[in-house]
Amino acid sequence: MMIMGTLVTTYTIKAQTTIWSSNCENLAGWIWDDIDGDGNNWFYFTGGENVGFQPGQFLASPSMTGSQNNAIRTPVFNIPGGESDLSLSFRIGASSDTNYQETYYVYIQENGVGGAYDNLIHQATLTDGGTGSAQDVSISIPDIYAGKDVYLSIRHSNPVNQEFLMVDDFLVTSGQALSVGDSDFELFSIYPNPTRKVLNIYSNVPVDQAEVYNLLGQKVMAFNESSLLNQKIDVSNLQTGNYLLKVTINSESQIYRFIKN
Ligand SMILES: [Ca+2]
Ligand SMILES: [Ca+2]
Repeated sequence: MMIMGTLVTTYTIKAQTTIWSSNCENLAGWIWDDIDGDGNNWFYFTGGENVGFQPGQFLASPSMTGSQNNAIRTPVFNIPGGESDLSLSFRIGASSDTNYQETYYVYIQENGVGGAYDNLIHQATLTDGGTGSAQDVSISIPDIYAGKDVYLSIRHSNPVNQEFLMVDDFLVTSGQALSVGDSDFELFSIYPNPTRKVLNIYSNVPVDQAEVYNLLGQKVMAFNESSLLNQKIDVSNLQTGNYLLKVTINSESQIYRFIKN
């Protein structure tokens, strides 16, 4: 720890946190909704590797016959309060290399409130299908769902004469993927480190926001441009130990580690 502390470390971390995920190998708690009621609905299959899915189970909805309106609903999961930059990603594809124009709709709903298809967050029609066509889609989830028990629905609604819409590998995350190499940070530094009383910030551009986190991820101090007086942070009241300083400049963020002695 002391060796780490003697370095002014400008490392980056993937600040994304996994909130919920499913690779569809265990489907306990999923709900299947054959909205059009014709008996054709989502089901789990294996053998999607040629389309670009991982070995194992994926979910698929057929649309060879009849105009389909089929939905799958994830189990209920909690998005912890205070989380932001929420995102859903999953893998999607179509089985046919000619009849691939599958249309799907993604919804989010607070558990126990309203209907499953009240809040549409994404809608798209596939533009490719068949061998190697599976792709990852990433969808923003509004921050208002932080602190709530929610579930997601994927609805497949289609004209006749398509084939299968296929999905797998669901992942809900919070937080931004932080990046290196932003020029606003090239001349950025903090000193002294370790520090006993004051952490000085040197930056050639104004700092918009500075937040101090402990290693449990709890925010313990926060400053904006006007409250960051003289680019100094008084850390004398912090307990001794390791901390992370998240600095935001022009919407880009970097994380710096420092030690309070
Ligand atoms: Ca159906
Ligand atoms: Ca799978």
